[in-house]
Amino acid sequence: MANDEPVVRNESQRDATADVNEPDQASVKLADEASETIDETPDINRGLLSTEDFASKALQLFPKLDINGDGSLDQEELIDAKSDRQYEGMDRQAIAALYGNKELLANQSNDQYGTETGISKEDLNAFYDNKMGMISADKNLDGLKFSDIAGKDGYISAGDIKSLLNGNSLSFSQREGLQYLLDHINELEENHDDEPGDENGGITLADYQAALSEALQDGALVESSLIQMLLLQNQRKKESMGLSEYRNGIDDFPE
Ligand SMILES: [Ca+2]
Ligand SMILES: [Ca+2]
Ligand SMILES: [Ca+2]
Ligand SMILES: [Ca+2]
Repeated sequence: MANDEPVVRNESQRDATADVNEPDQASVKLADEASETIDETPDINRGLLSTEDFASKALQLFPKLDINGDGSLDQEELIDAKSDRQYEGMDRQAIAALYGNKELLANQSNDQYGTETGISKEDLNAFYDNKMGMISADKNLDGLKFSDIAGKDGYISAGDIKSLLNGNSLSFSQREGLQYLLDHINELEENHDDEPGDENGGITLADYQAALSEALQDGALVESSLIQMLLLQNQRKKESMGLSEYRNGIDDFPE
């Protein structure tokens, strides 16, 4: 299913929203090739807030959105922000994504007693670390091939990474990327079930690609929220106005 070309939809296709539920398929390759793929993700091409920028934008808006100052964005605060016309452009996109993914985001960090009812700054930071770590690690590893790291056995073990880190041939960012793999090796090797019994031999290429693919799909978080909200809004508009007015109003959102 990998597709080498970035998915580009024009505005009329967007209006049709026929493919709302179809996740963007980004090709998944390792290291140097993969970094090109990431730069071409449709989010960035279309001027939409990327998932990466979403976290920092949301953190920046946080104090304003947390109206009661309890350190958590609850449902009511997000509903208010969503309909508040002072928020435009990127701010509005970030709010749409917060609202559209509030349960997912609230559960990123287990920092509330009982049910996670609101989104905290810790949740946003954890979201960033969880979802973007692999993408930035992959960018950082640019110039290294999988086989350079794994060696002949095809498994990246902690030992493989440590011996590379002990050498002098790596750039600073390659070291950062390898450190990420080392810190997350136990989770990463679980990404693809390709070992008999426990996954404990190290990270295989399939593990790596599965982890990167998952991270890239989550990059659609902002866009999917916007589309969901557009549909919701248009549903309401449809109910309250004639069809031609409704068609004219479609371009109002997202800005
Ligand atoms: Ca609050
Ligand atoms: Ca939480
Ligand atoms: Ca190895
Ligand atoms: Ca595995």
